[in-house]
Amino acid sequence: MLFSEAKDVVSAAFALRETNPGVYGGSWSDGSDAQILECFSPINGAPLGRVTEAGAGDLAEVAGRSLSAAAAWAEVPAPKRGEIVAEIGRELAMWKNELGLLVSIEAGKTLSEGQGEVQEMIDLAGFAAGLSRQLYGLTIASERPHHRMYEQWHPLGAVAVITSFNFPCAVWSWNAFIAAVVGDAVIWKPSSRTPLTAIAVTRLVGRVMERHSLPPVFSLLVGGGGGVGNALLEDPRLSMVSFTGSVATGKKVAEVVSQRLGRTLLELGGNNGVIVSDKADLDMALKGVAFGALATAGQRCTSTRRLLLHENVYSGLLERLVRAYQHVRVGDPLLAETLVGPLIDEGAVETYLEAVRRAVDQGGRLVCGGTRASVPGCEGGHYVLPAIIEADPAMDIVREETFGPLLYVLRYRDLQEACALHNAVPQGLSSALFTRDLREEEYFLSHRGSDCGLANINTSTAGAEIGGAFGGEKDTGGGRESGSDAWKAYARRQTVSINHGADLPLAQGVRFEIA
Ligand code: UN1
Repeated sequence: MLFSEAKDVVSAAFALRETNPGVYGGSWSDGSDAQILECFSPINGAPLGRVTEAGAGDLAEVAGRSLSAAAAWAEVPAPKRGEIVAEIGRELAMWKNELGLLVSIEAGKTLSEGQGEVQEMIDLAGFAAGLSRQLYGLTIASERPHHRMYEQWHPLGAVAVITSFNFPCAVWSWNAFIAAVVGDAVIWKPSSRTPLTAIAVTRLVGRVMERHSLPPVFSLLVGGGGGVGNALLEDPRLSMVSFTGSVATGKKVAEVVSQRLGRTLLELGGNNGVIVSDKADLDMALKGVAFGALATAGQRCTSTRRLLLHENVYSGLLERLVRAYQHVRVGDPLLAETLVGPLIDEGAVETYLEAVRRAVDQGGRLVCGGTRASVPGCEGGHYVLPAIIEADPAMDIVREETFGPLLYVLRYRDLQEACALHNAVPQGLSSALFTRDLREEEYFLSHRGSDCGLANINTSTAGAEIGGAFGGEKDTGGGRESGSDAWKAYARRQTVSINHGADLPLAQGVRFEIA
């Protein structure tokens, strides 16, 4: 598809204008900040539009409205909230094509990945709707006669969700749909690099809420981290802040929010390794590694950044991987045959090139790629050739996350050594082992194996399904989002003790007799 065509389609579908209001809290308004955000496509550098940025005053207003919305929304029975979220899912499905295109032109994802991102939101809406009938609490056996104990989960109120450019809407839905069925109102601050997708999604979602005359459960504030972002962190009305982004910023978020004893849910960087055993199905491993390292141009927190190859398969698989890289089409993500689109901006290209330079300086051997790529017809875009670097575990840079298609290859002799190497990085998000050996598989999944939040056997580090809890350990921040029981992060737990007897026995046998 042509870029100009795609731009026309999305502008018409979502009523995007030259300048768009950056604040939604039941109605749209211009952000009160003096700044106007200019949006450019990473595909060719073409301007996509402008957004008026929200300031601290807008937050004050929107947070107030969100709190009242949360109070009204909590009165709606959870399964009814689930029905509304299901309807939002259907609205998104109706606009899947256009929204996917917008993700592609704003974030530079391939057409298939842009569509996949919208599908992830649709899946989440279905999951959240089902969950709305399963917000279970435990019952607990009481030690006191005629007593009953149980747990119940109440909404937190208003929560903030700060998302990154690489998943400009799916990660919001992981948080927002779950928080909404629990009964919270959500204020979204999207990445300043992908605000138009957030505006389009909020338009669709707002339409459903307005159709049912519901309060603004889903609000939006477009603005920079320094301005409205900081204000969000400091606002005591927002009981929880979910943040997806870098480790450095995540540490700041944790510090500021914990100062006011607010809660955080952090999904920070990954440095994900794949171990390929000499007992692996190598065709499968090849595909899994290529997808993990190259999808979204290596800009996922789940991207494969380290490849640990058993010495018996080292040269063979490396050679095949290099050949596969040579056939991978880097270029305009709107073309069906493209597998690797652009990086998000010029800064990302420079960071990538600098990482390649540092890796080589530290003794790495650049096997392929690692340079800028020129793409005819997309001259203003930010393209690089994916790099494979033979590395040594002693190289500092192997412990860092660089958002780009940069893969470090390391050699190992036995699985114990491979797991030790694998875990010797500060991050702990995703991991994978390719093997057909049951003992190896079980070792990797035991406490001695992968130390990550996500462990995969014979599949990629990237591309997790929504049904599992998503997140990681160590510098990844410890948060869990999306499936399983991640909903508990958006709720407050209440332990209830009920005495239905005729006297008041005390726990632990304590005696306290009053006259
Ligand atoms: C992210 O990069 O922040 O597992 C999320 C995956 C996607 C989500 C990635 N489902 O690769």
